[in-house]
Amino acid sequence: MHEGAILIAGVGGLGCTWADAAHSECDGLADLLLIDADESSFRGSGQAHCLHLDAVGDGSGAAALPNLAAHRLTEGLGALDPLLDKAELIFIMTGLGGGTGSGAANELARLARARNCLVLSVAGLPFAEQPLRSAIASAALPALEEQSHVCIRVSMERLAWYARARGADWQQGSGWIQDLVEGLVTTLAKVGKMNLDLMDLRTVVEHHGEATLIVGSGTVVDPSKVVDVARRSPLTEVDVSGAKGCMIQVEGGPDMTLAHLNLLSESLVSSLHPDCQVILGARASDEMVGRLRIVAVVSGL
Ligand SMILES: Nc1nc2c(ncn2[C@@H]2O[C@H](COP(=O)(O)OP(=O)(O)OP(=O)(O)O)[C@@H](O)[C@H]2O)c(=O)[nH]1
Ligand SMILES: [Mg+2]
Repeated sequence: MHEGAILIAGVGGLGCTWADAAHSECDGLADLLLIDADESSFRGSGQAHCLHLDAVGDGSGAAALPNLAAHRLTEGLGALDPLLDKAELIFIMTGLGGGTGSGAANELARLARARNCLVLSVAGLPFAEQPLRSAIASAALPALEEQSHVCIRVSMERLAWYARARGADWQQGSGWIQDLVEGLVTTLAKVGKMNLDLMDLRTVVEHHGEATLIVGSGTVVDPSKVVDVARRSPLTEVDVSGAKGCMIQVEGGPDMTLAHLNLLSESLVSSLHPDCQVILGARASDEMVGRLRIVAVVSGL
């Protein structure tokens, strides 16, 4: 793939945090675009392309006004053009329920898609005890789903719950969102080896219905348990057994074998739809010694 072909974009405060964290895992392989009304989201992201949607000129934010955010994005378009023209795949990360992400994420998706870019979005859905934010999110989600080839729903409540269990930080995406993006970007950057191109990816992920993320981890001693955990823990409340598309990223230590990889992927796939299309990626790292982790996007639910 050529330089600039993969763009990781964050829209809104939470989206920028997730995008920045994901990008730091795949340095040099993807560009980073941060869009927010609040300039503090750009702090510490030296290599990012930043688009500041300044609503009132004081740098303080779109203050929960999605329409304003969408309007500001359209105005700031000139700055985005060169990035979007180069991009063949864009990851759009956002937390719905505020102003900026809810208003501008679907607009960014629409602009990218109009340039024939493959659009994968990750939409964080607010906590149930935030009724106003939930209402804003429900209003914003259909447009983002419509403009994305695949829109991965992630319940922040579940993300926070699993993150607590692992001692991780949900606001940082709990590690899983990074793993997923890093896995896909690395896999795609090595196209040829995997015999995978964007058309394949599009075929796999673009199915009618919902998409979500599933995650499981455990030890090399009991690989099938890793799949059990993953199957029981989708990051939204859905039954994954009807999934028609699946991208699996398996991670392990240097002690991970091909047999582990086969066992994990086969037992996961056997629990999905019989015609489910699958893309498999794998990665070994020293810090995962003795452990296995599976992160998968399932679509067509
Ligand atoms: N409970 C809780 N929810 C949060 C927190 N941060 C973000 N969220 C959730 O994430 C969603 C999006 O938040 P942000 O990314 O900050 O929103 P934004 O797109 O920047 O929107 P504006 O700041 O209004 O322009 C909100 O609806 C909240 O539900 C937090 O610290 N605690
Ligand atoms: Mg904000």
